[in-house]
Order: sequence, then C-alpha cells, then structure tokens
Amino acid sequence: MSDKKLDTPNETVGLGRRRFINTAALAGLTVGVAACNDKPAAAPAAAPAAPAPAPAPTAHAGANVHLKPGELDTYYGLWSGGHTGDMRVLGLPSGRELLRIPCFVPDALVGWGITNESKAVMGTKPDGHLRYTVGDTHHTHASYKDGNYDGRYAWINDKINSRIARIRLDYFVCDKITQLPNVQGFHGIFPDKRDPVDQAINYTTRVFCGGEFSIPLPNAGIEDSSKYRSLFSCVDAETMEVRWQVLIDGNCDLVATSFDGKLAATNQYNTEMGAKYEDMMSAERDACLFFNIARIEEAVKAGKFKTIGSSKVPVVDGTHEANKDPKTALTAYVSVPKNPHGVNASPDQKYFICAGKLSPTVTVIELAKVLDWFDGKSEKLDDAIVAEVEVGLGPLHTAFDGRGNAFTTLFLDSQVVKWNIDKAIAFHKGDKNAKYVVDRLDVHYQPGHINASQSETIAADGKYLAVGCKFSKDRFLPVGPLHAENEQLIDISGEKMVLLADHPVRGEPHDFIIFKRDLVKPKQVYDLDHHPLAIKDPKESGVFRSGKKVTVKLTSQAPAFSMREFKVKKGDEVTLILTNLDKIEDLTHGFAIPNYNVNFIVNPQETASVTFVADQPGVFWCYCTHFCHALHLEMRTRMIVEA
Ligand SMILES: [Cu+2]
Repeated sequence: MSDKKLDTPNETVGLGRRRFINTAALAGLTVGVAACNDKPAAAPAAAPAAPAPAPAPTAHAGANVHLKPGELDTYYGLWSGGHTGDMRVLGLPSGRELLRIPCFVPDALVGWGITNESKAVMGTKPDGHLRYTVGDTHHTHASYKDGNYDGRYAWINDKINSRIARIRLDYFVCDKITQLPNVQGFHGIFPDKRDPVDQAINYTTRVFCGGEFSIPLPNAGIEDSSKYRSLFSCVDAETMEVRWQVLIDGNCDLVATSFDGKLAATNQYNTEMGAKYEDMMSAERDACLFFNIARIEEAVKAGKFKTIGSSKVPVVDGTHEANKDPKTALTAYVSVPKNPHGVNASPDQKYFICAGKLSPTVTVIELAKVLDWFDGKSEKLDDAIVAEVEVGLGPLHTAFDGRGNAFTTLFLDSQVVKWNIDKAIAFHKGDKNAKYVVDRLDVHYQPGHINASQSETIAADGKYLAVGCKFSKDRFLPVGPLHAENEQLIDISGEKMVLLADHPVRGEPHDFIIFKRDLVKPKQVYDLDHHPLAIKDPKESGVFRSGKKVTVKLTSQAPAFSMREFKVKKGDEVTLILTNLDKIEDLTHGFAIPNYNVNFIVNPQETASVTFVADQPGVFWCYCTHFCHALHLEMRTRMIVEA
C-alpha cells in the first residue's frame, strides 16, 4: 500500500475522478514542519557561521506544541485505548500522556481487577473471579450541560462484551460498568447535550448506545441471518441502568444526538442485514437511522413495549414495518450512500453529517427537516438531505471548527479534507461554482477518527484538530512488526490546515474528545467518608477473626504501615483493608504481597481492600510498591501465615 500522493493538475470533485489534488496539503505540511522545529530552515552543516534570516512570516505558521518545562497544556484529550480496554488522558497541544484510566481490563499499576472495589465495578463470576478480562473501547464522550461539557462524567464503550463504563471526571476513575442486554458489538455512544431536556418526562442525561452486530433475539442459534436484528439502547447517566431499547432493522454503527434532545441517530452500514461482507456492501445506499426520543419515551410510558429473554428492559418496535406512518413513527430511515461510517452533529446545532466510507461523499442532513417529517409537515424524508457531495476516498469521521467548516478523514486518500457546509449545500442545490472544498492535508497514514477542540459543543473553538492515524509506518523508530499509532495534531485556526506534530501512541486508540482544561475540576485527595470501610485512625488497625474469615485493618502513612506485622492462619480467607491516611496530593502508597498475586495502590485518603486465601505458610514481606518517601524501601510489614 503506497501513501505517495500523485498530484493532479486541477482540483476536481467530479464523478469518476479517484484522486484529488494535493498541492495545498503539501504546502501546509512544509509550513507545519518548519513551525514544529521552531527554527528557520537550517543552513548547511559546513557553513554554520551566520544563522539564516528568519523567513517572512506566513499568514499562519501554526501554534507551538512544544511547551517549556513546567508549562501546562491548555486542553485535555480523552482517548479510548482500543483493546487495551482503557481510557487515556492526554494534555494538548503537547500530546503528553498523563494517565490511563483502566475500565474493562485489569491494570497492574493501580490494582484494577485486583482490589475488591474495582472487581465490584468490573463484575465477577460466582467464584469471585473477573467475568471478563478483555475489552475493546472505541468511543468516548463526556457529559454536557447546555450544549457544552460540564466535567461530571465521561463514558466509554466495550465492543466485545457490550459494556458501557462511566468515568468520574473529579477523580478520573471508572465507577460503574453496565452490560447492555441482548446486544453484541456495542459500538457508538453519545449522551444528551442538555440535562435534563424535559422535566415532564423527568429524566437526567441519557446515553445512547448502538448495537452493531445483528443477532437472533432472543439469541437461540438461528442460522438465517435475515431474521437477526439489533437494538439501540438508552442508558441513564446517573443510575447507569438501561432505560429502554429500540428494535431496529439493519445495524447501528456510530451515534449522534441533537442539541435539543429531540433526536438521536445512528449510521447503518448493513441495511442488507448480510452475514458476509459481500452481502453487507451489496446495496448502493444504506441509512442514517433517526430516533424520535420523545415518542419512544411516551411509548415506553404507555406500556407499548415487549421484553426479550430474561431482560426486563422495555423494547419498543423501531422496525420499518411498524413505523411507516410519520405521525406515529418512532424511527426514520434516511437513505445515505454506501456503508456510511461516522455520524456527527455540527456545532451550529442544525445538521448531522454522515461520511460515505465506500462512497466518496458526505451527506448533510438537516435536523429541522427530519422533525418536519415526523410532524407531518414534510412528505418526503429525503428532503432532509440538503447536501451530498464528493470529498475524497474513504470518508470516515467529521469534526467542526465552529466557523461553518467541517473536517473529514479520508482513510484511503490518507488525508483530511476541510470543507464548508454552507457551500456544500449551495453546490448540492445547483450552484456548481460553490467551491466547498477549502483545503486538503496529507496525514500519516490512513486516518480514522478525527476531532477538533470542543468540536461537537456549542463552544467549538476551531483551534486544534487531532487525527488518529492507524498506520505510522516510517514516522517513528521501528520497534519490531507492531508500530506505534500516530495521533497527529493540526492547527485549524487559519484558512489552511497546518500539521503541528506527530504524537506516537501505544495501540490501539480510536475515538477521542478534546476540551478546555477549565471544564474539569479534578480533586487531589479522596474523602475518607466516601468509603464505608475507611480506617480513620491507625488505632483501629488489627486482625479481626470470625471463624476462618479474617479481616486485617491497616493504614499507611509514609514511611510506615500501621502494623509492623500481622498473623493469620493457613487456610484463612483474608480480607485486607488499607486506608492511606496521608493527605498530600500524589502521596500514593502501594501494597504488594509476594507470591499472593496482590498489588494495588491507595491514593491519599483512599481505602481499598483485597480478599485472598492464605494458602501458603511462611513470612511474606508486604511492601510499598509506589515510591513515596526516602524510606520507601523500608516501608514494609510482615504477613506471617502460621501453618
Ligand atoms: Cu509508601
């Protein structure tokens, strides 16, 4: 697969052209590299005497991503880790990775999947072992208030096991995970953009979740795939319970929500309901499926639902057959070309954009016209399509600058295309002079997800654009067959895009959001009262026996644990509770027990516990694993297991 771009003499968006001009993109790249080096072009090594004069400033040279030591980033980025099952926190524009928040997969740094508290969030089998130790996160979104992020929560999906995790953005930890019933391949998520939308219905923020794989419902091994269906789910942001589901024809891919809370949508790439890829791509058009949220909630309230299998979640009927009358329809299938990927809401609150994937087009759907169809004011649902224009090969995802421009990744072209929404609409209406393509930029390589700072909020600020490139190839030092991925950062504050930086990341990130740093207020120290098992005074420490069950209560304060030793008997079921009484931010302690597969951390004023059977007699030096003090190595206690 070659990524060399062959320039063609003229920009064209005409049918049949499979390549697009790249001159502007190459110019942008050159400027970007110069800006990145922060220096004028270097003089030849042999003639170092006088520095070359600084080049005349270009109209827009690109922001500086190289922060000085001690300088803070101005944006947070929340990245889904892919099948590492975590969420990554990056500072932007520097691209420095600050934290990985474990969600679906155990994490050795913090003891996620080791402590009782994290196991309770992750879910266990009756034998106490984790139900799942693999995950596949794709999409991450944060909670909104009045159209902008409010810093309460973020959510992330697990495609493998159809789970949604909630991240508390005060402590940057996962606190709840919910598995969606009767869903396989849970893919897109998006929360409401207002909270609450309608007091009469009395809900808090909802998080909408798309089920990608169609399955027999209930799942009883039917081979005729034409009978498979999938479900679109609504999860309550506070309780994390599934409120309702919609049975649909076809599948769900990504999800978008309108700013007024009235509509959600998912793009569908397999309206054919095929089981083989040839069948999945056989139709020329698929759909962007809209959900009329108020009508769905009314139907649920009125008892017009069924349940599937052992799940008690109400399921309303959103299939074609049941939704032919616009006046009562819960769903509307807007036809879009072909195996679309990505549906994104423009920050002017007017449009959803579907990217064509197998079609070189983007489709602009006007939300007011979808609502008109539901209200019987418009006969043809297709009238809601106000533009369908060519942008390049393999369009996948779209971001926005808040100034009327959209940025779409072109997977096959290895480019980002900047295009103007109003001009695309004018072109679609017949103004063939409307030059809607504003700029193109080569990226490296094969971009998937894209997002801009504050993109899908009313505060889209058009400063930075990040692009998740699935292949980095020659951009970094080789480290064997598996390469880092390349999250590239682009300055979009000017007319032309300027490539600012390559940020290598460990595989295999997908979606991400970028928001201003002042939108979250992280806490530095836990509250002792938040944990029911907290040991508030070292004097409460001790070994408490009830038959074969033993509770060990311990506190930590650098450089010591509250007990210098503790004794249990072989065969005891030991629950060890550790409260970190240190009150200084970042003064975290670890607790490891050799040969017992125990290691976890406790942050300042945090309490965590582990349960294990003391099946090996002997002396075990339990030690602090998280560097804390000059006497860190001396910070130990002895577990004595008596035979
Ligand atoms: Cu320590």
